[in-house]
Amino acid sequence: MMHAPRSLTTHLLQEQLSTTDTTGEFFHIMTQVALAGKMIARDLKYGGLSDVLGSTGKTNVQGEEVQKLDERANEIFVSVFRESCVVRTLVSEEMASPYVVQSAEHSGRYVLYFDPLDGSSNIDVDASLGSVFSIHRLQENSSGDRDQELLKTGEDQVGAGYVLYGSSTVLVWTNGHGVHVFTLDPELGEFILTRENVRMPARGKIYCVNEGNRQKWSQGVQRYLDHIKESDSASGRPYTGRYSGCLAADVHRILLKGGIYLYPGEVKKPEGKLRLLYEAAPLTFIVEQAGGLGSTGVEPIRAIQPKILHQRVPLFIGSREDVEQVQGFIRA
Ligand code: AHM
Ligand code: MG
Repeated sequence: MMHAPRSLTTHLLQEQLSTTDTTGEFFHIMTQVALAGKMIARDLKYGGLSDVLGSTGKTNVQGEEVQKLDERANEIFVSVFRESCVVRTLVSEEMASPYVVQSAEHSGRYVLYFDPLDGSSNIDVDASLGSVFSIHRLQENSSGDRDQELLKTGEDQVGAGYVLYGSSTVLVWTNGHGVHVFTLDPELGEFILTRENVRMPARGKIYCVNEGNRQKWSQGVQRYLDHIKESDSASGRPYTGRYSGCLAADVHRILLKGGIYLYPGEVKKPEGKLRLLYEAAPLTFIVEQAGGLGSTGVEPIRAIQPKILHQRVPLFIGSREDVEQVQGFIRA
């Protein structure tokens, strides 16, 4: 008897059937994220053949240059969720303020936080990119349009994940019951389950960091880097360096192979670069569901109460023992 591949749609349906007390809205959000991912993957496939590369000439709320594909990916997310009305509010790296999805007959109970195209410096060089997302439930009676209602800790996430546009397109997600990886079958146009309940190694041998910034880091971080590069075969050192310029791609490598990704704060810029609500928190949810850890170096990422929507945080994420070790160097 032939076995049909397990598609994301089938998987979500079965999850929904086995969950009591659900309206199905959460699972509907996941199908819409998958649709946005497929649309972005289709655009990326044509790259330089179409007029999608290069800068828009604008800067975003972070003061960073907006690439045409950043804008395009954001528009895709907004249009997909505007049509479906399964979320009340969208918070995006590319939008200064929350976008409230209007609907006369229905307005969702959820908020989607997302970085529509992570790793923007990879756009013009045809390298890996990602979309990172985090799903939160709004409180009863919350209008969903005030920043204050949207400043949620990572502990409050009900779902999170990323779509990675690499040599294949994969969608990785969790709803707090394990991490599952789905690979896009371009002919079927469906994400197919390729890894279920991913568990990451307790310690790895890979580190991902932009070492060009080394002089700007604290002594603790610099000493940690020296340590993992020392030779000691018994403890698996030296580690191997890998850095793609795309957080989702580097975290995906670490999720599957073990190790650590670091984007430390700098002495003169202690908050670092990465954003809490739509980069650090969702990736930490994924990694922690697979047995790893996400930390600022001194506290768990998921415990941080954001003060602003586009808040930045230092990030140390990966195998549990590796993250605990860098925390030790930072404290010392
Ligand atoms: P982006 O969301 O604007 O693309 O910025 C986030 C990216 C991460 O994907 C990546 O790990 C990091 O920024 C790269 O930064 P740098 O060029 O400073 O190493
Ligand atoms: Mg990003």
